[in-house]
Amino acid sequence: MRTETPVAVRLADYTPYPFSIDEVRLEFRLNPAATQVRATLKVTPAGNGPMRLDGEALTLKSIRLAAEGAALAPLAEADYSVDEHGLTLTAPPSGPFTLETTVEISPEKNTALSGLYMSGGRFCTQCEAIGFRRITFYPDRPDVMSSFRVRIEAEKAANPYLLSNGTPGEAGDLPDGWHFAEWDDPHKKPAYLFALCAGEYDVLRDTFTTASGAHVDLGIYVDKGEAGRAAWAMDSLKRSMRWDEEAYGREYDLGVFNIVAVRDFNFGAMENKGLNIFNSAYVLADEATATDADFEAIESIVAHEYFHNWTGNRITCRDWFQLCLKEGLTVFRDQNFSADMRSRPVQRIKDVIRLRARQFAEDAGPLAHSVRPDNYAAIDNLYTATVYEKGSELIGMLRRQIGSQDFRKGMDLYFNRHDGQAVTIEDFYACFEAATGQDFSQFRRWYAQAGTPEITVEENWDEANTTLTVKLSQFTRPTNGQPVKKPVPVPLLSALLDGKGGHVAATDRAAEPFLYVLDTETAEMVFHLPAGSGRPLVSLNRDFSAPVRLTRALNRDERLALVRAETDPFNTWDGLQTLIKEEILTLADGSQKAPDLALVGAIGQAVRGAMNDPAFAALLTRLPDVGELFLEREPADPVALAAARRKLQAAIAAELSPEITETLAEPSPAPYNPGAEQASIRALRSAFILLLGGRGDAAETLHDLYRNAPNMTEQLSALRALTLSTGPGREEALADFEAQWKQNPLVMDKWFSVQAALGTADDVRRLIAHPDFDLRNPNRVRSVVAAFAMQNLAAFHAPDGSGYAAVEETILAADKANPALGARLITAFEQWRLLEPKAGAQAQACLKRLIAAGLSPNAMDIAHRALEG
Ligand code: 0A1
Ligand code: ZN
Repeated sequence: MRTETPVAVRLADYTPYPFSIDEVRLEFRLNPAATQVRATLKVTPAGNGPMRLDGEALTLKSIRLAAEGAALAPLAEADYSVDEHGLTLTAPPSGPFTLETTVEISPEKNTALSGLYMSGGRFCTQCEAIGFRRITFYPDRPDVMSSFRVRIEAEKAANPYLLSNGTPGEAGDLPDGWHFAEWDDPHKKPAYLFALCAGEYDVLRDTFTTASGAHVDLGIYVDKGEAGRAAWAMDSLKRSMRWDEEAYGREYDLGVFNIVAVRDFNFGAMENKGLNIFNSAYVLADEATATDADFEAIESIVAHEYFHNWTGNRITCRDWFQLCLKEGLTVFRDQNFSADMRSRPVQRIKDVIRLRARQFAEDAGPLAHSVRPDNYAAIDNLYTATVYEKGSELIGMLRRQIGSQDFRKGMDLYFNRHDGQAVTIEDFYACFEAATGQDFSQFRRWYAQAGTPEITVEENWDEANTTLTVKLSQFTRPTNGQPVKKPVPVPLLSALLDGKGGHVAATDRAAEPFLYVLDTETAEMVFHLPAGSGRPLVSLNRDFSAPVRLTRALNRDERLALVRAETDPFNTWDGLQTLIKEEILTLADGSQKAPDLALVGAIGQAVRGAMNDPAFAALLTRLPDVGELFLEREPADPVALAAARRKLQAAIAAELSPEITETLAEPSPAPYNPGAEQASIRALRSAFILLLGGRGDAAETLHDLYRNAPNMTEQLSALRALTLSTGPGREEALADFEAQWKQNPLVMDKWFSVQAALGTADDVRRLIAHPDFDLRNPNRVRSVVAAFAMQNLAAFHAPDGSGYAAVEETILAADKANPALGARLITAFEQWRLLEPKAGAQAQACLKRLIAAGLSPNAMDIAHRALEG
């Protein structure tokens, strides 16, 4: 194993590829141990000089070349060289030529799950970001776009289905029980969007007619016997296709759209042209085996991958520094799709919870990087919350500032101007400058600066002149490599509130909420109110209009008054979250022994007032995760924070006791429907079941709820609640769940992760030793190691180092087989500097041991940055 940190790639060094690849023909002879790949490239040089092709773990079998009009002939050894990272043609022809290479690869030895690999006995590929170079020699960069024709040959009995991008062409039988299929993708694409799948599947088929009347065949390919469980994914796909037509005027552009579900996959899913490949966790669902959260995730990921067809595939990235161009924009599109399918405010709250938990944490630690970084060491490590989630927030701010009409104008221009191209963030903003006449140069700082801006708010009420002055200032802390930050434009959706559920008009401003853009370091909003007016309350950053942290010196009663006066659902929720955060911090530092009953009562009142919007009520009962609290006070003591959090949870459970009893006495909605309306009711039921778990005296009720649960949403909530308790019922329920679901790997992932997220380091050791723990399956590894390290912070960061010790060996072993997975797991250490000194020292020592033991270049990049950044 090589243990050096890889050399950084720099945005400033970009140069276009000096050849165009006009056409690619790929011929596969599939065999798990030794697959042959013949690639024929039609090349036109743009100048003179050597031709470099990327290639990794390939055995070159033959190389032939033909100048225009000539026949292919073997290339002399002096005319090319092969090294660990590719192939160089030292003196290629100066005019157009054809290059043919034949290589051998071993899919069954490919444990990195990048390139062509085997999963569940079937062939599949993952080429983003740089997996195509593990299939054949090729300029593996997104700005090299070409049309692909593919021929697949394989043994027919084991591989009845042979799939690739585009539309199917010829197919037929071959001697010796083999067969072949051809696929043709007319749209030029970069190599990272190539895909191939072969094997035996069950297929769920459907059709879609586009707005202009074109017919599309849809197929979802899954494990034998699972086709029924793909129905929700299919439904989500059809709704996504319609939504993109309605919201953006974008139609699908091929006669076929296929999705293949695979068990072993490093991420959620992949948007390969016309052949999306999905982690099976985001395809398969039914009421017995999947929770509402699973259904919701499937809906949003199916949409995300489908939306990439226009934002990513038709228009792609010039280089990987522009990753947010396709990811931030596509997350923005899928979040809006989900908001349209469900409740917009509830969706916004969930998006912000995710942003704060993952992206704010990243921005506050040593792995902080800008949405468009200017250098990277390992591209796989750039698939981060910052690129995805903050990237989406930036598009949201853009739309808020220019309005939805101008936003659509800019998007239309972007699609028209750049269809078929590989472009940059600058190209994207140029479209909005052209559409609106505005200048976005200051706004683009958001793309270059890492760190979360902190906005401090001070209010001054001048009673005599009935004038309210709100002083705002912004500050972004230095991040690794960026000591000084410039002010960014911060669009704050604001309103003045009267405390009785209404808005207040200032003398020069209507009562409607308004957008104030803070674009300097400090500024003042001044509101003159009609003589005799009382002091209004100020609602700021409504709907979380900017991804910032607000600091307002308000006491508990002032905050409660603001929560009661709010007219913005996001701010109602967020006001309570802030109070809850402060309360947990106070309980954790020991200065107060018992939860503040006024706050607990206010939470109860808010929940009771929201019972007609159960999904929203459920969110009101939520307590911030321990990880979120790390950002609020240093040094962080996860053990004390987790204990304080539980105390408050028990008090809320007691306060809501009548509502909990009454709600859970009702039957769960039947017959089951995964749609928003029923899911909302189950969300509140689940939240109440979890609260019961926090009370510690409800084992009997929880057991009944567990035994009688009519769906996985409630069964899992009851299991979680029982797992929180330490009584004998816990073991019984866990054993029962295992016996019921041991044949279903996706449900067993839940069984593993519940215990890892709520148990002790010893539980985790036991789970790792379980016969069904499988180091080669990323879902299973994540369900134990990531659930423990990222959701169970009190146990993972135990001051004696026992949490780190429980997973250290597994992280090393996972990384050896699969560097993308290893690197991802090590990000769990990103917050170590915020910890109280004992745990911090243990974390630091663990990182040093991991580095000394030898890590993949990907994991080394994360470990070094986490340690030194
Ligand atoms: N583009 C995919 C995510 C993805 C990224 C990298 C992968 O392998 C290294 C796989 C998938 C998406 O945004 O859904
Ligand atoms: Zn994506």
